[in-house]
Amino acid sequence: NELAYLHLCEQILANGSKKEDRTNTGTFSMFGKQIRFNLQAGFPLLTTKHVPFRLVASELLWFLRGDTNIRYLLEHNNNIWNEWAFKKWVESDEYDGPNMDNFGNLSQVDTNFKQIYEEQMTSFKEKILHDDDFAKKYGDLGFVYGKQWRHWKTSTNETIDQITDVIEAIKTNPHSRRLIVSAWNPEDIPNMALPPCHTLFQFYVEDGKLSCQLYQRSADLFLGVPFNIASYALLTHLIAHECGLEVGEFIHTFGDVHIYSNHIEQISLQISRSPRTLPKLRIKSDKKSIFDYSLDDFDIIGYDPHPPIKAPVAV
Ligand code: THF
Repeated sequence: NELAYLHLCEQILANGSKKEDRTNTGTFSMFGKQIRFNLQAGFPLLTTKHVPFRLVASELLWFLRGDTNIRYLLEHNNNIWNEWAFKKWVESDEYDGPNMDNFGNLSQVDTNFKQIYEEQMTSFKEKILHDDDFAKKYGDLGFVYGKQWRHWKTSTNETIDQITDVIEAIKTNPHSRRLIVSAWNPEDIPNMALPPCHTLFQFYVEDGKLSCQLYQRSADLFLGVPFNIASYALLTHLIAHECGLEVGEFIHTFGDVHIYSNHIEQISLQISRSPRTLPKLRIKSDKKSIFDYSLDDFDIIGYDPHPPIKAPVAV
C-alpha cells in the first residue's frame, strides 16, 4: 500500500523531467501514473511521516458542507487554504499594507520579509474570524470543491447536489457506470482561487464493497498527495457506511504528478524510512446523513508514524 507511494516518489526523483511551473518553484514531473490502496488492509494515513488526520478530516467536512469560505477551516485551526484567500486580499484595491507580491517565494528566502508577511497573515486571519463582512468578501475562495460538489449551477439556474445524487445512485443502482462527481466546471474556472486539482472521481460497487477512483490533474506529491489519499479514503468510508457497504479500493490516478524542487531533501528522508502498520478508522457514531458528521465522530486507531517532515507550500 504505502510502498506504492514511496515507489512513485523514487521514480520521479530518478526519472522525472525538470519542468517550470506556475509558482516558479520548479518541479520534477511525470504524466499519467496510478497507485492503489486496499482499504481493507488499513486506513491509508501514511506512516513514513506524520500526516495530520485532523486537518484532512476538517477539510473534507468543509467540502461536504458545500462551504467555500476559509472561516470554517480557521475555526478548526486548519490553515492549509490560507495562502489562496490571502492572495486575493493582498491583490485587492482595499489592501493598503506592505507590498505582498510574490509572498510565497519571498517568505522562504527573506527572513525580514517573512516576519512582515506573518504579521499580515495573522491580522488577515483575525479579520476573517471576527469580521463578518470581511470574511464574506475575502474568505471565500470562489467556486471551488464545496460549491461544485453540492451546488453546481446549471445554465437554467438550477442547482445540482452531486454528492446527494451519487449516494442515491449507489443505493438504488450500484452497478451503474455513471457514479461520478466532477469538480471541473469549465465555465467556473475563471472564478476559482485555484482550479480543482482533484478533478473527478468515480465509485464502483462489487461484492458489497465500494471502491473509488480519483483523477487528479496536478499533484504535489510531497505535501498534497498524502492529504488527498487520506481524504478520499475517508470519503469512501463515509459513503460506504451510509450505503451499507464495505470499503474496497482507493485508486489514485495522476495527470501531472510532481515533486517541487524545494521538497527533494524532505522526500529523500521520507523514502529512507520503512513503512509501519497502517492505522484503522473508526466511525464512532451513526449519523442519518453524511452531512451530519463532525471531527469528534472519527477515531484513528493505532497510528504510529515516523516524525513529521516540514516543507514550504508553493502558492
Ligand atoms: N497547492 C500546492 N502547491 N500543493 C498542494 O498540496 C495543494 N493542495 C491544496 C491546494 N493547493 C495546493 C491545499 N492542500 C498542506 C497540505 C495540504 C494542502 C496545503 C498545504 C500542508 O502544508 N501540509 C503540512 C501541514 C500543515 C499544517 O500542519 O498546518 C504537512 O506537513 O503535511 C492540494 O490539495
